[in-house]
Amino acid sequence: MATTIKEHLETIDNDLAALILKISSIANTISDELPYRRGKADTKNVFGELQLVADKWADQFIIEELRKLGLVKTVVSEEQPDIVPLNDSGTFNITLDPLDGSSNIESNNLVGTIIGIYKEDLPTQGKHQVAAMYILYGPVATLVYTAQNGVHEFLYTKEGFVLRGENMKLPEPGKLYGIGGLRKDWLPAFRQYIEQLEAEGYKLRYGGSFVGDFNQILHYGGIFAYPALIEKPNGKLRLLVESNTMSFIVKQAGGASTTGKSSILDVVPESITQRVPTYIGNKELIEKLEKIF
Ligand code: AHM
Ligand code: MG
Repeated sequence: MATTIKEHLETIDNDLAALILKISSIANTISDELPYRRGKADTKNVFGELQLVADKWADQFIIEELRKLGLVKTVVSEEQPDIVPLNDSGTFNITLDPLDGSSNIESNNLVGTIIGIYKEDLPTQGKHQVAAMYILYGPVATLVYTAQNGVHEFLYTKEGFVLRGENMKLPEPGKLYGIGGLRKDWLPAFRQYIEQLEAEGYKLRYGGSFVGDFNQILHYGGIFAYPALIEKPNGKLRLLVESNTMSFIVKQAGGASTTGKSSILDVVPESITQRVPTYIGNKELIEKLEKIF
């Protein structure tokens, strides 16, 4: 019999296990509801991006479900301008990208939910996470989590989330690269770095959703980046709700992350909306990259 996520969580702290289990059941509902939550919402988020019905619904649904659980003190969400207080007695603080890659909804490409879990008050450095996870709503929904106990992947089935891969490590050497932003806007040194990878046989795979693009690096190895751009030196991805979470997971999987200079997990946030140039993948590729800047 396949191990359920509930069984897998038995070895970690009770409250943290309850929180991750709750998030997994929230993900079940999101996966089931996405077909019915389509279209544009005609509002913009704090980043000036047009919100979709699904973005707003997922944001509100996750926040309300977490409020009911009682274990969460505050949430920082990509769809909320300020820190959202939930329960004064809660012990966890959460970062949330409710529906990442939502511009993929129209074409039915991958989207996902990204969640970082902290005990420290937010904003704080990503290295202070106690757990991190994402859910990928793909042909099959999958959930990946780490509670500093390795990286584990679960498949959404009729029996709920069941174990698919335990203690995952980025394969060495990696095979893929996926880079956001237009190539003409990349910094020249970065362009050369990617041309070198192409010459070595790394294959381009880019889907436009961080969750999907990171997930394939976890499975095949390589590098994902939303790099510094000439006109946007901080790139696009948000430090708190996007980059820190994946950086925490990749480290547990034997990989690394960088801003171009040093680990993303060490960046001291100045605001909850801060963006950061994001390069994530096999350690050796990240070390090589840090030398070009
Ligand atoms: P979102 O959270 O508003 O969807 O934005 C983040 C997404 C990432 O998933 C992805 O890496 C990036 O934006 C893609 O951006 P672009 O559409 O500019 O290539
Ligand atoms: Mg996002």
